[in-house]
Amino acid sequence: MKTAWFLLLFCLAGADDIRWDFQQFKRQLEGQYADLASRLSTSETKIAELVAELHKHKADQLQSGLDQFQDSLNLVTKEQDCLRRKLCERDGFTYGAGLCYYISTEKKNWEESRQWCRDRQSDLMVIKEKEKQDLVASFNKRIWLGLSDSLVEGSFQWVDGTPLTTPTYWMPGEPEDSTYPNAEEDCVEYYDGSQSDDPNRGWNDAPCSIHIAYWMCERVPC
Ligand SMILES: [Ca+2]
Ligand SMILES: [Ca+2]
Repeated sequence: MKTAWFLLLFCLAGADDIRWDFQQFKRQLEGQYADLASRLSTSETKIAELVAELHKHKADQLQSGLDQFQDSLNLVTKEQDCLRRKLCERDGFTYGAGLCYYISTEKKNWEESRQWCRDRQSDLMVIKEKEKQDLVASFNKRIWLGLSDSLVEGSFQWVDGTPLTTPTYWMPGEPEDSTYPNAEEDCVEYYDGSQSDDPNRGWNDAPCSIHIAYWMCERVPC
């Protein structure tokens, strides 16, 4: 009986030791886990910083490349502009608004004016933008334009073969095809009445055969 009691006490004492070892082992594991978690968190932070730095470095490199490309593009554009200007200035043409244009110093009829332009690889002015209208108006002259309804009365067409569309700059009451007796008005001029104190400005259809206007030619720079 004494032996049995002794064995029981011995087993209980052993169980306490095992429980204590287990608790200690558990605390060690928890400590190691906390340490690993802390190091993992530090590593993740460091990786995020490195990724951000890499992106910034790439962005800086990209921006630098873009700046160099823009500089090269500006240089090419400038050289192209210079070349166009030189090509344009043959035959007394002027470079401006992206095109070569010529304003005459004498008056001819519409056909003669157009032929003068065509002999110099150009044609009468086609106006589809306000910038060109403003350019033509800036000379304060009556100027033949590349617009007519010679083929079909009332159906105006530009010399580049395109039909007339908006915007248009007709003077009030124009086109009327009837000012001149016994003559159809099939060619269009920019009318400027400033030399006769007439306040009217704008497009007017007029007989193609009369020498009433100067003319403007245009051609692409090259
Ligand atoms: Ca007409
Ligand atoms: Ca008219």
